[in-house]
Amino acid sequence: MYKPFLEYLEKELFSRFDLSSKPIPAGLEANVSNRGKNQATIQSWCYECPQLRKIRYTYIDAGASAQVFNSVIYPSYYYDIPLLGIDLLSFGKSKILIVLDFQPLFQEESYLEKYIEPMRSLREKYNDLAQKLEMKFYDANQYFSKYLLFAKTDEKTVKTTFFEAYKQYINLYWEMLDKAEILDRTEDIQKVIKAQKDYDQYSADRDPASGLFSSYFGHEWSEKFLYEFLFEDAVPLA
Ligand code: BLA
Repeated sequence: MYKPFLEYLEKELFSRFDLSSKPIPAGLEANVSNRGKNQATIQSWCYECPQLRKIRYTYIDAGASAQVFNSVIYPSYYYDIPLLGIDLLSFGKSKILIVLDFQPLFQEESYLEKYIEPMRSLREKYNDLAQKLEMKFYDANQYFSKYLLFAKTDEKTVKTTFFEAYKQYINLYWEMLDKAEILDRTEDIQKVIKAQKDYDQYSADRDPASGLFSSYFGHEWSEKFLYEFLFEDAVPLA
C-alpha cells in the first residue's frame, strides 16, 4: 500500500543527491517472521551524501494485517534544519495512520519561524490530514511541529490527497535544504550534534513500534534494530 511512497522518495533521492550506501549492521537489513498468521517481512535501506548524513527507510509488509513505511532523513551536522520524518501505518483496512513532519531540532521561536512557518500554507491546504489527534507515546511539543500531517484516514485518501501532500512536503524539504546556510561556528555545530543525538535517544526510548518489532522478530532483534540502526546514537536504557 505504501510502496509508491517508498519509490517516490527513492527516485527523488537518487535524482537529486550523490548517494553512497551507508552500512546497516549485519542481520538488521532484513528479516522474515513466520510467527503470526501472515508472514511478515521487514527491509531497510540507508544512504548518505554530503548534505544528508543519514537517510534511512524501512518497509514492513505483513500482507493485509500490516503495511508500514517509516523514514527519517538526518541532515548534515552543518545544517540546523529539521529532520524529515515519515511514518505511514496500516493495520487492516480499518486502521490507517499517516504522520509526516519536519521535525524541529529546537523549539525556540526564531527557529520555528525560520523552518516551520514555511510549512504553513501546505498545512492549510491539507487541513483534513492534520487532525488534532492525541499523542500517547510522544510529546507533541518535542521534535514535532505544529504543522505536521497526522491523520487517521482511509486507503482512498492515502492514494490521492495524501500522496499529493507527501510529494509537496518532500519538495518543500528539498527547497529548505537548498537554501540552508552552512554553519561554521563550532558551537552551533555542536548544538546540532547534541540535538540530533537527543532526538535518537528520545525516539528510541519511546518508539511505539518496539512491541510490533518484538512480536514479529523477537525482543532481542527488536532492541538491536532500535538502538543499532534506527536510532543508533541512542544508548539502551538498562
Ligand atoms: C505511531 N508509529 C506509531 C505506531 C507504530 C509506529 C506501531 C503506533 C500506532 C498505533 O497503534 O497507534 C511504527 N515507528 C513505527 C515504525 C518505526 C517507528 C515501524 O519508528 C520504525 C521503523 N514516528 C516516526 C517518525 C515520525 C513518527 C519518523 O518514526 C514522525 C513523522 C510519528 N508515529 C508517529 C506519531 C505516532 C506514531 C506522532 C503517534 C504516537 C502517539 O500517539 O504518541
